[in-house]
Amino acid sequence: MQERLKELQAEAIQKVDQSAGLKELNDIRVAYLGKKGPITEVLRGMGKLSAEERPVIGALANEVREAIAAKIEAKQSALEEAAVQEKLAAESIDVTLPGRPVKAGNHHPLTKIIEEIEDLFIGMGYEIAEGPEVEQDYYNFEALNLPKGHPARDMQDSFYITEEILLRTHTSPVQARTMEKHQGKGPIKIICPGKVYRRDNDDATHSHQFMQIEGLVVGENIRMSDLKGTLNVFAKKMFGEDREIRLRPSFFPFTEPSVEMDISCKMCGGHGCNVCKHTGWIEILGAGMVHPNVLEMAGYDSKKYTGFAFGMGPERIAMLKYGVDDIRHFYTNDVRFLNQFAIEE
Ligand code: 2U9
Repeated sequence: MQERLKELQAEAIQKVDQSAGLKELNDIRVAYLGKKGPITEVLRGMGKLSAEERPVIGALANEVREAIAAKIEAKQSALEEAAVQEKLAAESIDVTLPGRPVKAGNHHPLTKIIEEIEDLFIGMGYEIAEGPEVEQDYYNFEALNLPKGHPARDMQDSFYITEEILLRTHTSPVQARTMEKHQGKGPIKIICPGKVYRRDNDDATHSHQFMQIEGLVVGENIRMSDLKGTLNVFAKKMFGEDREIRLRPSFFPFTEPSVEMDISCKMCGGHGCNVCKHTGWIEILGAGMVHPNVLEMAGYDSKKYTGFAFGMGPERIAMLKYGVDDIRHFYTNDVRFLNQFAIEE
């Protein structure tokens, strides 16, 4: 019987050592230490033993039972600890890994151009003026020397909401409103950025909605030379110090004389290439001295006050500066286009 008990202990301990999981371990516990186990069976046979043998076998049986139980206990703790370590390893976070970069947004290319132009003129003492996009016919046309019946007012060119209300076709009404507010007194030095609308079929160079930046300077002794000097500074700051400008005679109802300003082509330095259509020059904006009728309608005495004004399209500036070949890219919000203007991370 002693041999049998020692056999059972060795057998059970070997199985515990080989066990891989808590369930298997519990099965071993039930098999060897349970009521139907072999040790209990040995103890049942105790009746057949002599009075001298009985206490010896009984003690040995308890010893074997305790040894197996202790072994199972130790194995269970080891398995539980291993499970905890496995869980910790699986859930561990490597805090030394670099953080995931947070994609920052970026300014739209038109916003970049508009803010660059605004900063430039603010640096020259201009203020920014804004006004309504849904405008009165009077400020959009009549106050700008475009009387009723003028071809520029044709219905097919503008989005009319009523006979007297339309979506503004330029930001000039803001200058007219600003002059009116001054009630014919004191100097003005403003730039007017904003959205404008024209009834046009969209194509690579036309959009029914686009941006404009116009400027207006009014004072007691404003000359054409002031306009030329201002445009010269603008051209060099925006397109490079080695740019030259030229002013060509033109016509706008709200300025007299009117000019169009070209800059010397940056690609060929003025010798002629595809970009400047082999002229050496690229048209950038229109400008002129404010027409006396416009000054008078706004309440300014045109014998005492003169002024100059200019107007440009930021899309055109952006297309030239960034080499964009289709104005519609600015409005379709295709991130493949917009990402090209992202600030390098
Ligand atoms: C007032 C008086 C005069 C604004 C001016 C232009 C010339 C001009 C176009 C350039 C391209 C508009 O964006 S564009 O399509 N503009 O050429 N604009 S002078 O003259 C004014 C404005 C307001 C009271």
